[in-house]
Amino acid sequence: MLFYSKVSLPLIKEFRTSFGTEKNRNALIFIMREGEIEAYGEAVTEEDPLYGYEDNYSVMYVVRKYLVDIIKSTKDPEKFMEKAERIKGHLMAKAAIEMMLWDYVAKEEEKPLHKFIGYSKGEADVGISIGMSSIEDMLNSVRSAVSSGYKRIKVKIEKGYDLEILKAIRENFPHINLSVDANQAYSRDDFKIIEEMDTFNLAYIEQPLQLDDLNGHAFIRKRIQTPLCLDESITTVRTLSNAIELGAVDIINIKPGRVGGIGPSINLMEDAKENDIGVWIGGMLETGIGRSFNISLASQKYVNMPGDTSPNSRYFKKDITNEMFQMVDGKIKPYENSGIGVSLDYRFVKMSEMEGGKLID
Ligand code: OSB
Ligand code: MG
Repeated sequence: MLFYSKVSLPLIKEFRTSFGTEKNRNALIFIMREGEIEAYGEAVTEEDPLYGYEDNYSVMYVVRKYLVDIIKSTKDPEKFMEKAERIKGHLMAKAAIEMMLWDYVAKEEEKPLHKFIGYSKGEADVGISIGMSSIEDMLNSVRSAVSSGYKRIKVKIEKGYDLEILKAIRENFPHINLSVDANQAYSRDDFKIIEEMDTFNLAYIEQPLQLDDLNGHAFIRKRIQTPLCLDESITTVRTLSNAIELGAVDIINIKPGRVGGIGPSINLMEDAKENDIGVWIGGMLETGIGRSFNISLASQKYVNMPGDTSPNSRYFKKDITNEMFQMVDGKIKPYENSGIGVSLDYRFVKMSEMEGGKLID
């Protein structure tokens, strides 16, 4: 049996990026029951297609129209992806199901997902991604993140909220491991601003230009010292290989929910390692379900930089999982129970026609 539920979880603090302000995490959760096993998936999409072209409605459309039939024919995540290949794109929809199947097969084998994947270090280095707000508020957030032990602090920027905020942060915290994420807010014409960013000793600049502008990223990368990190641009191993050939990338932010799931993420990590590209695991404000997949992946040996996998309590007063991750000395350990190791708090699961329902009997 397969069903889905749409949950709307209020964020403790709204999250402002160059593409919009999120007050809630509107998550699509998938739940598959087979015998004794209950497996989960989460789509990283939101109500609107602002980060990428997919949203919660396109995910439901693709799941209903195409993916449900494939799940009926196989529960193996690799075979599922092979069969889903003929449906172009829609990697966030495919990822939600692919990851659910990884949880399922890991639970069948009675192994925790991080070990089932095969390269686990048993823990993940944790960084934080801080949304835009007033300078004073941002400095307070940075201060509190530093004292919580985060290993890297990333701040969201956009045109007009960049050099001034960096100057303020560096005046107060000259030595922290600091990066910025523009979520595609600049164009090649803004090169002068990006050149200025080069003076703040940043660990990297994340996705300054539009996602399809690999040439623009190569143009920038040739002219600055700061490493360039790509997030939205990296969808497949082909785009990574194009970016490498063009000289457009030093580091990639892998989000399993963006690239089609765990299998595609592992392929990206292997290619990145072969080409000396830095790797970290990003996040999309996931609930405890998506978070657990991200942390399992962030614990793999291929990951060599701290990722955006804060503990649940940074986002939500009460998450939809019964178990909450804890950060100790800037590290989080994945759960050792089978699969993703966390279970759904059923008080959050809605089954009304608009907000959830059965997809397979
Ligand atoms: O670009 O990494 C991003 C959140 C939503 C959409 C895109 C991004 C983000 C974050 C937050 O940076 C990461 C997190 O804490 O989950
Ligand atoms: Mg990003």
